[in-house]
Amino acid sequence: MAPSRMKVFTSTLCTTMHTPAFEFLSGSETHFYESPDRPGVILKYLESQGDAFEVTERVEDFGPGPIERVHKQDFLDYLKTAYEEWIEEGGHPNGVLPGTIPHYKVARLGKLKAANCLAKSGEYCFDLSAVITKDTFKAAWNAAQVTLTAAKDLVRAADEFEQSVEAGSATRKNPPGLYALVRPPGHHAQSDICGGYCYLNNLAIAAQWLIDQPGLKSKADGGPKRIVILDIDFHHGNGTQEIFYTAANPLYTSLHSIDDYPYFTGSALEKGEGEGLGFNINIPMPQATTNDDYVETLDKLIKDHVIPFKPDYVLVSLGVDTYKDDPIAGFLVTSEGYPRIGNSIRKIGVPTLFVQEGGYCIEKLGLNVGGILLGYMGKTGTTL
Ligand code: SP5
Ligand code: ZN
Repeated sequence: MAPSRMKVFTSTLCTTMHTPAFEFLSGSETHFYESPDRPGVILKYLESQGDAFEVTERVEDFGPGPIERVHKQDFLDYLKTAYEEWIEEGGHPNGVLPGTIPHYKVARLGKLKAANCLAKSGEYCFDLSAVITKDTFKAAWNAAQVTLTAAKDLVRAADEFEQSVEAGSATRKNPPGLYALVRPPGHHAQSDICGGYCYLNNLAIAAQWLIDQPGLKSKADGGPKRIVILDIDFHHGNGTQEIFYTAANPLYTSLHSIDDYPYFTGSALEKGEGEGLGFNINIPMPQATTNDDYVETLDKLIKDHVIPFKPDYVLVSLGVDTYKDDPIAGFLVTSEGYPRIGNSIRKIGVPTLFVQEGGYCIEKLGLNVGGILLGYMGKTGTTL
């Protein structure tokens, strides 16, 4: 029996609170593409799909502990107070945006530490697309808490699934799936720097929390739960990569565009370090990648790396900026491609948590995200 409904975890405490007025793209000031309208259109589509999805706004408070396991305290202190200090120091009420970023060629000459908010704005942010507004910290914090709430429910769903398989009332072909519909997104946020619309790395926080639970044991080796991160956003998840670069669990895998943002990470030569060597798999793909090429590469990644890792859980960084009409990206995946991607992920046969990342073609955002989730459930969607 296929699991008939997928639980969707969301909250307006994150989705609508953070509303930067602008960003800079290729030298021009534009509207903020990571818009607060995005979750609304996704939700509207999911709610139009009969009873396929069950939306809950219940958010548990996990406190600062799981967030502090992934992000450095000085960075968290900065994010929390940045807006207030920025205003005190005469910054524009629109929000914090760096004017000077310590480029490595400059930083190697200097011995000064960031003394004020103008300096810190560059120290803790790597580009011009992560404005910190009055409510940004709260929104990012709540996005992490929603994702943790979903991760806790993944544990429950996975246990239930295991029992059903043993009892013969479910098969491994239809593992449970859950979806955290959050923003701001997370996969560009490193342990101590924000950028690319991302402040706190929601998925990394959830992954580390799952690994840290003392009562949860891996089926494969009796150690901590084994997790594969599958990052299918168009952009490389430099943040998730950095956070887990020296760890053998989770396994980070990413399919993304070569020669595009964030430009300086995402090479296949980045394989992890120390204990983490071999547990970071980057698969850069060319611009104009199509459905067939994408699905074929994903299937090969799953066969060669995901399944051999013997994961207990899969966490998907779900970006649909791979869509052919995405305004800031360059792949050619169509709305017919997304159910195929979801279906490939289902075939891993492992309980999966999808966490929302990018995707900026508002008109097709619901259809495309819904396509992946419905494809995972072995269903096909209907258009609005
Ligand atoms: C979460 C997420 O998707 N963040 C992406 C932030 C990207 N911001 C910079 C985009 C630069 C786009 N440059 C145009 C290249 C066209 N191929
Ligand atoms: Zn992206």
